Amino acid sequence: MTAPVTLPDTAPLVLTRCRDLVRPALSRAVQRLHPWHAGMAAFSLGWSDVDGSPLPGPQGKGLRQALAVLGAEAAGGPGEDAVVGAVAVELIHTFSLLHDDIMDGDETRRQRPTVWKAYGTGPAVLAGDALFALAVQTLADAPGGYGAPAVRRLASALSDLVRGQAEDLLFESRPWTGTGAVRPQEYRSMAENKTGALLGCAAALGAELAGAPGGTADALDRAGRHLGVAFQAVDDLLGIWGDPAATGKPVHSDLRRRKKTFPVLAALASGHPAARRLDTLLSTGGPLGEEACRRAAGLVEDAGGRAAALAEAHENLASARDCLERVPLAPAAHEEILALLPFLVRRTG
Ligand code: GRG
Repeated sequence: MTAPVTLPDTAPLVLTRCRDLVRPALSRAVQRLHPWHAGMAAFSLGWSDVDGSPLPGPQGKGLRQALAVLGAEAAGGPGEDAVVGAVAVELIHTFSLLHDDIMDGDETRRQRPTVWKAYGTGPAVLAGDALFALAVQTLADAPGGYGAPAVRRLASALSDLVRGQAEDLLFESRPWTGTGAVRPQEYRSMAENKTGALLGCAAALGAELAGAPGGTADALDRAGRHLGVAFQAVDDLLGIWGDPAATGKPVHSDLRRRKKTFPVLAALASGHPAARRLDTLLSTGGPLGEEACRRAAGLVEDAGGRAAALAEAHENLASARDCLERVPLAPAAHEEILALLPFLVRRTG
C-alpha cells in the first residue's frame, strides 16, 4: 500500500514569500511619515514596541499585500510590479484597523494593545490619517503612468469601505426580527463593502500595475469581494465560537455586544423554535452576561446559524473560484490564490 502523500500547506509559504517581497518598500514608505506616526505604524504592524524596541515578526497575515503580488503574477507580470500597490493596500488596511478599533473601543488586537490603547485616541486617529495620506501618495507615484488609474481604483474601494462600515454601524439600531430586521442580502452587501472591497482592490491593483487588461483586473476584484464575504462570515463564527488564544478576542465578544452577525441573523430567520428563545434573550435590555452568552451561542447553533454561516463562507469561496476561472491567468499564481482560500475558512478551527 502506498503511504498517503501529505502536501505542505502552501498558504503560509505564499504569504511569507509575498511579505518578504513587499517589506523593504513598506518599511521605506513608513519611514516617510512623521517619526511619531512612524512609531505608531511600526507598533501596529508588529515591527516594534511602544518604546521603539524591535519585535520579532509581523503580526498580521498580510493577506492584502499577497493578493496584490499574486494579482500581478496572475496577469503574467513579475510580483515586483505590484509592490507599490501592495504597500498602498497594506497601509490602508493598517489605517482602517486603527480607526475601527477606536470606533469599537477594542483594547486588544493580535494579542497586543490596540494603537489607541497604547498611545491615546487622538494620536491614533492622526496616525490613521497619516497612513491614509501615505497610501494615496505612494500609489500616485506608481511608475509607467499607472498612478492615476490606480489611485482611482483605490478611491473607489475606499468609498465602499466607508459605506460598509456605515452599514455595519447602522445595523446596531435595527430590530432583531420583523420588517426592520437585517436581511441576509444586506449583510452580504455590508461584508462585501467593508471587507471585500479592499481585498478585491488589492488583487486588481496588482494585475493593473502589471499591465493586465481591464477584464482580468475586474475578475480579480470580483473574486476578492466574494472572498471578503466568506472572510466576514468566518470572522463572525470566530467571534462566537473562536478560541480566544487564537483570535485575540475575548470569548463570545460579538454576542456580548449584541452584534448583528451572520450566524445570529441566520438563526433568527430560520423559523426554528430556538429562534424565538434567542430573540427574547437578545431583546432583553442590559448587558449580556457570560451565562446568557453561552445560552445564546447554543440557541444560534440549534437554530442552524453556525452551519448557515459556514455554508455562506463556502458558497462565496466557490463564487470566488468561478470568477477566477472566467479569465486567463498564469497557472502558478492562480494555484497560489486558490491555496489562500481554504486557509481563510479553516480559521474556524
Ligand atoms: C478606509 C476611508 C476608510 C475609512 C475607514 C474604519 C473603517 C472606515 C472601516 C473598517 C474596515 C474594517 C476594519 C473592516 C474589517 C476588515 C477585516 C476583516 C480585518 C481583519 O483582517 P485580517 O484578518 O487582519 O486580514 P490581519 O490581522 O491578519 O492583518
